[in-house]
Amino acid sequence: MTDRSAVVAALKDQRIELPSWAFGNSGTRFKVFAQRGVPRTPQEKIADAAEVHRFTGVAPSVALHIPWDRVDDYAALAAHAAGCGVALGTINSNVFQDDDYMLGSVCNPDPRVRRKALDHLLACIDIMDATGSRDLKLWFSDGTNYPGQDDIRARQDRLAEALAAVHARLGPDQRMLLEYKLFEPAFYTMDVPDWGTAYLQCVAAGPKAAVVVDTGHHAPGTNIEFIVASLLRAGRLGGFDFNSRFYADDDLMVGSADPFQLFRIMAEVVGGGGLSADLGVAFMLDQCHNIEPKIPGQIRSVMNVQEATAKALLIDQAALAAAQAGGDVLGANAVLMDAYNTDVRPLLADVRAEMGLDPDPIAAYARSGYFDRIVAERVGGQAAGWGA
Ligand code: RM4
Ligand code: MN
Repeated sequence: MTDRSAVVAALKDQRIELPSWAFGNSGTRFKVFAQRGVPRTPQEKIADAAEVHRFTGVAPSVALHIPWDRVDDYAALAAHAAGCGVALGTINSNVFQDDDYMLGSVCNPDPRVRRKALDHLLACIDIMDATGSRDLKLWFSDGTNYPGQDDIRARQDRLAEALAAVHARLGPDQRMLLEYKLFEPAFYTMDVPDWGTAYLQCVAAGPKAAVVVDTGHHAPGTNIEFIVASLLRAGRLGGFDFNSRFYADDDLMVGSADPFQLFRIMAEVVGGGGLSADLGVAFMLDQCHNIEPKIPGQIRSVMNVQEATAKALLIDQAALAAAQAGGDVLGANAVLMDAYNTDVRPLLADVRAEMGLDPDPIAAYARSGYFDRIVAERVGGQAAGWGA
């Protein structure tokens, strides 16, 4: 038996961070599709994110990507966000869109390029000081395409040097989150290809460093929940970049391709205590909405995370532990599947009603007229997109 009020309380407390870049135009390397009403400025991206929070109640912060969200006054941007009813969250550094970075950023063989990349990371911490952000997210496109192209060990040393410098600059309440990716854009070696490398580098960097699991950054068939369990156990699960994939880094809506995998991940989070605020696990979306409307796409994504979380919270932990201890293979599996197969939509509708929200966020957003308003208002200017 699970305690319904504890489940409801946990669902009300859940926090999911939205990526500013999900609201801009996006596409593939073949075509970026322009959508109507797309934000032209970081301020407009934040306003759109605030709509997602207005209708879900659990998405009160927006992650920025620098330089895509560069502004002159970050304290003013934070005030703008507060005025919209949200806060600025994680600062994502970007050292992958400059010609200088062709052979890497912090792992580049050229010390001048390494210095330039490090300066950007340190500048991102200045931004965090102004926005009040807790986390700096580090994803490096660094790697090599050909065997022998560069020295694998030397590149790890250069990475460690940069991460140590970033760690030394962090304030007492700030953290650095290191994200790994198996391949792309480098095709022979990535310098942070997997959670093991990220973990080793985080441990070497210091206690404020933790690993980010982007669910799209693994080989097909990888058991992501095992990674989550291991990182939680080691106290180094910094957070998630949620999205889903059929093949590689597809960046589709979380929970769309494989809701069962998302449930298994959330089951490990719940089992490992990862929902508790003390652990500080950041639940972030990292997605693009290339062909679907962006604001409802984000609302749907938040709801998908909520549904997986609700199912994970419904796992009868006592019955599971008893079945496991007794070697009852089928019984233990049945406890998990009972939770997964529960329709949690009525429960979440109740949770929303108790929070003073419409039980159906997608329908409520559609009725709000916000989309027609931004289509009418956002005429002229340059629509935001990757690199904008
Ligand atoms: C990377 C990585 C980062 C994201 C960029 C846009 O693949 O997932 O988290 O900031 O893409
Ligand atoms: Mn990511």
